[in-house]
Amino acid sequence: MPRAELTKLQNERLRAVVKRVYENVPFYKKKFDEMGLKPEDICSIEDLTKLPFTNKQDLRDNYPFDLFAVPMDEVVRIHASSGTTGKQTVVGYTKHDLDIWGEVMARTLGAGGVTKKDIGHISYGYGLFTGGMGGNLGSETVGCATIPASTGNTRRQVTILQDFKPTFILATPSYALTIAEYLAENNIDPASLSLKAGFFGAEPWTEEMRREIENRFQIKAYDIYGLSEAIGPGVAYECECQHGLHVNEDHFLIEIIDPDTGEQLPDGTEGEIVFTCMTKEALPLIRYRTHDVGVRLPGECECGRTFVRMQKPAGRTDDMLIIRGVNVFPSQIESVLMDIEGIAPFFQMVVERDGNLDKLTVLVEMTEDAFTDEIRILEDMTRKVTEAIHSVLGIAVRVKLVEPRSIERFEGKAKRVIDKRTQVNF
Ligand code: DLL
Repeated sequence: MPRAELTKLQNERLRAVVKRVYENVPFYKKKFDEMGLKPEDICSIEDLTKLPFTNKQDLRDNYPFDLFAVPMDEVVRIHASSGTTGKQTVVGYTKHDLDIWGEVMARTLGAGGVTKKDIGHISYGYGLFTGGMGGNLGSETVGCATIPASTGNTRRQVTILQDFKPTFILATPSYALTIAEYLAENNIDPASLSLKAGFFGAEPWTEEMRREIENRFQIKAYDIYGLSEAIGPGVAYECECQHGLHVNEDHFLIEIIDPDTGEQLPDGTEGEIVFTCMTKEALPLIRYRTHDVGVRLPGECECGRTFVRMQKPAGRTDDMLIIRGVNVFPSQIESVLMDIEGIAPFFQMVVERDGNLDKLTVLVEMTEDAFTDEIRILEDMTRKVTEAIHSVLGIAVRVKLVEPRSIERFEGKAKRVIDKRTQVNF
């Protein structure tokens, strides 16, 4: 859609959703009234900054259904995201919302070359988490034969990959690695499978991890991004250029803001991602603060799509560690480790407080081939990893090599950080 036409559509849809939440959600009516804001004050997307933000806490305060903008008899699906602390966040869908979800997920798969001739293997968890059901809906909307494998029981997953011959797979990047490890351990050649593409998301993953997954499965790996509060997977997706993720901007308006001041930031600047859901009926959130760190990329994509792109999200502000004044994301550690021979793609970060200082230890798993009990080799490897991390982060961290298979494997989102300062793991 030409940009001018898209803007016109966004203006119409924004006006409509502002009116809908004002009339149907007491929380928004109260907020608007307190600010002296009337729905008519919002004429176009230029007026977006006049609107209040919505936070996760607002969803918790209105738990479970009080932010819904339709009566319960119009709601046909409920999901929830457990988060790391506190009450779960509950989200609802009308029949029309599910149609939109199917469509944005179908676009996601289509951009990765999927057609109705393909067979889809969905290894995201089915249940309250949006990954499984969202992936399923997208695959069926394209018209693919869809296998609701869900997560776990890796041996059975591999049997399905061998026998049902799916051509694409959906999983968290960490679960994809667990499956790849099973293939390697059982001498199953990935080329003997029928997979061509994979759609990985629900957690941050690096370009180095993409290469690892692509090599191990011999497929093309696409990043897919989303969050339950917006719709689930399908908010943004990669095209064949894989230079950022296109945001489904006819449904979700994206802003990048300064997390401290709330000011909108220009394209190309890193900040917190904020979404406004313009078409959702059951739960249309206005300027929802995701806590994800992102960048809106300037310029057009070579693929010809006009939707704006966001950079691969680096992580969440709440996952960011501040070690001696330096911001550290687990994804930075991941990108360093992936490039070192002899190191397996599994690691964990332990943060402790030592007096007033935060101390970071990175547990790094060695590959079966590289593992040895020769102290000198282990010391050399430890030094190599420590220096590589130091050169990227600029701070010294403690590196501890651990035996193959000793770091926990994940079926859903990985837990990379053990925070002993607060005893909260995420
Ligand atoms: O994770 C929805 C989803 C399912 C997306 C499957 C992609 C694939 P939630 O459980 O609500 O929903 O978690 C949303 O996960 O705010 C990000 O912090 C993170 N996240 C999701 N996709 C990506 C990604 C689903 N591609 C939260 N890269 C979001 C980085 C991601 N982080």
